[in-house]
Amino acid sequence: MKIAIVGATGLVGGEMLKVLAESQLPVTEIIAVASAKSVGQKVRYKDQELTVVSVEDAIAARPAIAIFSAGGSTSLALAPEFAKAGITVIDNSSAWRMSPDHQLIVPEINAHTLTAADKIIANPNCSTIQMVVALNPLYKKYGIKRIVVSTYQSVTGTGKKAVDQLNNERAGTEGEKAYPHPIDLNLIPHIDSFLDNGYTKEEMKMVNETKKIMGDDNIKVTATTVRVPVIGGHSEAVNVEFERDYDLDEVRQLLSTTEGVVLQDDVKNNVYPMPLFSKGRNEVFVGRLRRDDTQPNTLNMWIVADNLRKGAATNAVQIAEYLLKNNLV
Ligand code: 2RA
Repeated sequence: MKIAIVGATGLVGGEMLKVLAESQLPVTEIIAVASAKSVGQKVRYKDQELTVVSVEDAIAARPAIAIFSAGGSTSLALAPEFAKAGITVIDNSSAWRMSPDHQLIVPEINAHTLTAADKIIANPNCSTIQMVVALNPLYKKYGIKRIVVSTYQSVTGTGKKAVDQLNNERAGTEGEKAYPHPIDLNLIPHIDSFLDNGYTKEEMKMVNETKKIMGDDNIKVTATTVRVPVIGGHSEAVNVEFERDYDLDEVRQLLSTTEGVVLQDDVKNNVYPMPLFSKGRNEVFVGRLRRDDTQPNTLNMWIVADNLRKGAATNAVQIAEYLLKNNLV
């Protein structure tokens, strides 16, 4: 199977190439694609050096699937071109996520809704993916009324320029800035742009995408998203109120038997998820489980994942695996 990676020179594109190299997909050729200024550059896939090609050359090569990680406006302009050529697009930008005509997929939760007619499939926002993966088994057992989430998001979610800003600030060297403030020795309660309601787009992505993925508009979600000087992954403090009461041991049992989730909840031995140790891993790590005693049926939890992996590349590759396994491409 031929797969195109559109945005192959970016941070997520690079992670896509690594995750594809580790996957069981029967890849015959990877087509690395980027904007005109990057054509001719080299990217690494397994032990090969791939030469970056143009969008036109990529479409002409007729891959079965194109995984996009090139930003919203590129996706709006180019994904339909690929789809018209019969290529199934899995898109990592926010361009199609809330469109009623497009699917927003986290394979563990709603891949069964995909059909061969879905030619542009949206990959959710990183901070949403890791939260819903951890909450889904609990949602199925207890129902969810309300989620209050605060995030601690890695600079890798912004891209290379942000990682450079952090490293430059640490080294005391000058360089381009991704943020309007210093990020080292700081945190910035501002991810993506502000909306008229006072929330950021990132916060509203968590609200709206959660409902769409879970297929339940009644779940109330409120979010505060914060950028922190961390590289390995995103962390989230989640307070979740269930419809029905739960048993903490049963919650532990459910999470420890959920595919793609790793329970790290042994505080006596200082075991809890941390972003430093999620880097390069495909799973979602969950810990610090404790009852919120201030109201009924409510649980506090801490959720960590590598945002470039399960929050982006791994989820996209899992969608591709599902499409192939179910003869949808
Ligand atoms: C971030 N959610 O971390 C974004 C990346 N998709 O900024």
